[in-house]
Amino acid sequence: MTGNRTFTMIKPDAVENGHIGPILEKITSAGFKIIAMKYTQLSKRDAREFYAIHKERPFFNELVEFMTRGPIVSAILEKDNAVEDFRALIGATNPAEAAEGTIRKLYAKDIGENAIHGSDSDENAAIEGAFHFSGREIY
Ligand code: DGI
Repeated sequence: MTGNRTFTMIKPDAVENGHIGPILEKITSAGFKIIAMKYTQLSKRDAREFYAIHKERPFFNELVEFMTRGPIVSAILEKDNAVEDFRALIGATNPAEAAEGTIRKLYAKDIGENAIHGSDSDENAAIEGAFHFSGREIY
């Protein structure tokens, strides 16, 4: 079951720029079913914990500031091969390198403000989904 799920966040830049609707349309049109979703603002503590794997990287503080500056939409998505297919839909981390038609190519500004998150493994999808949602919030 876990193999069919991924976790996403529409990041503060995309929310600020009015891209929630078009991004959700691309996600559902690509065959992903939304099984959990909410609109929240991460605390600094949340962001530091969510991105703990990057804590030694030079951009860590910038990343935490960015991810906490406004609300996000977080969601758990279901589809066959969800993690890999969703990474393909969002495109490369750096939008300058993202393929045409991908969400980051369409809506992201740069490698720091890149519009959307997608889990990079089934294991991380489960960890990240559980970080944002309780069992009662997943359908
Ligand atoms: O899995 P991804 O989100 O595609 O990429 P990642 O896990 O390598 O990095 C996580 C996030 O950290 C990424 O979406 C944006 C941020 N990031 C990565 N590399 C850089 C960065 N932010 C800045 N400012 N500069 C970077 O080089």
